[in-house]
Amino acid sequence: MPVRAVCVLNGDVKGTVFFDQKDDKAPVVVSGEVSGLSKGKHGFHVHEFGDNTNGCTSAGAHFNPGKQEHGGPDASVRHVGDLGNIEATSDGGVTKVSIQDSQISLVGPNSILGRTLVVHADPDDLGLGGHELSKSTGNAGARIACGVIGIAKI
Ligand SMILES: [Cu+2]
Ligand SMILES: [Zn+2]
Repeated sequence: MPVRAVCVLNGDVKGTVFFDQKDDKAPVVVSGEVSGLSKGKHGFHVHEFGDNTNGCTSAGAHFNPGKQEHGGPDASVRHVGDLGNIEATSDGGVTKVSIQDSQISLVGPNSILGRTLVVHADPDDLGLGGHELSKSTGNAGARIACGVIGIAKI
């Protein structure tokens, strides 16, 4: 059974991101647009809680059911929620999101439904930056937009 989810990002930047999964073992295809980003890379993660009562802060840490260290999307050691970066090619324009990921899911223990998608001010160093935050957050800075991931119509 295919499953589709959607997230409306709100904050300093805006966006809409879809998550599509053909069946429960298939990778998740992440697609959409974010507008208003500054030029460059911006950390892009699924955080644990679908709680925006105190803005993006209350979404908690990166979704990490396996109790791993932070890493890049292609690393063997990473948080489930570690989707890396999205990259704006100019200031303030529209950035396309196009990611395929095999760790996040829309079903089962790695399900991201009801959690929060966050876009950050700074690049995610993918755990390799040598900063004290590299192994927990990728040192990606402030949370500039977020939204809860919900079930969408197919
Ligand atoms: Cu994040
Ligand atoms: Zn992480």
